Amino acid sequence: MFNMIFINALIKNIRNNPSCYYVYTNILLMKYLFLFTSFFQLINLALADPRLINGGFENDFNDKNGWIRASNVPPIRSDKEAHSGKYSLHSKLKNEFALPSEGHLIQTVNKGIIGGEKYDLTFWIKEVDFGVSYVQQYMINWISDTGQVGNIGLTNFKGGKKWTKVSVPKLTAPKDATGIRLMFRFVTGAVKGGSGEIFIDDIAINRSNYTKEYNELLKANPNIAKAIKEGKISKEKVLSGIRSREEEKEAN
Ligand SMILES: [Ca+2]
Repeated sequence: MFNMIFINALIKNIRNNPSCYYVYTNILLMKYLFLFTSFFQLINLALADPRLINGGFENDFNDKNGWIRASNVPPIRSDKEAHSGKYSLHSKLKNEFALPSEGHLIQTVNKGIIGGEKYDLTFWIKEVDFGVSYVQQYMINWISDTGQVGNIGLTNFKGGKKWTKVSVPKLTAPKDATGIRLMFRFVTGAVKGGSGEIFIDDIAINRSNYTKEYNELLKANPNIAKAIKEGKISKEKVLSGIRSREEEKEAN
């Protein structure tokens, strides 16, 4: 706040001095930048994107790092293949006799989802074996403090022999949602010789866009809105500023 008062006082002092015009415009720019910085400090505290823990599988599984593995053939962490770093998740199913094999990977993020906003689910896969009766799927449950508030049922996905990015864009969170439960399911049917093998890495859930923050920024800071209108700052620059700030938070 002190900085803002200081900048306003400076502007007042030099405004009427024609020889200071260059300094004046620069100070105005400083003012915009300062407003911008203040805004980011505010949203940094107010917003937290939903963050999957250990989405790149670089840390070993434990009670605190997010992933739960379940069913009769749960996937394992592996250093045989990796899209990023040294590790990925490996699911290898091979039926003995005519008995089905199944593995689950689950993570629940309790906070960070904003109801009504859109999210992209992305992950990388490398398929080794897409055999008889094999199915691989993801499922999303939107949750709140009181339980499930919506869901996207089991949905098949497909990649290739090389690392392939799977994108599920613009999933709209129900208005009551505050969190998300993500599940992957790898399964073979009850047939002899059923098999499937896959590596999966870099699973992420991110906001599809930051229109909400952009509109709030303009509403709270008429000076920035004015600067954009007058072409002093571009809308793209503001949006990319918001996005990089959010992504920086993701990386931390
Ligand atoms: Ca990795």
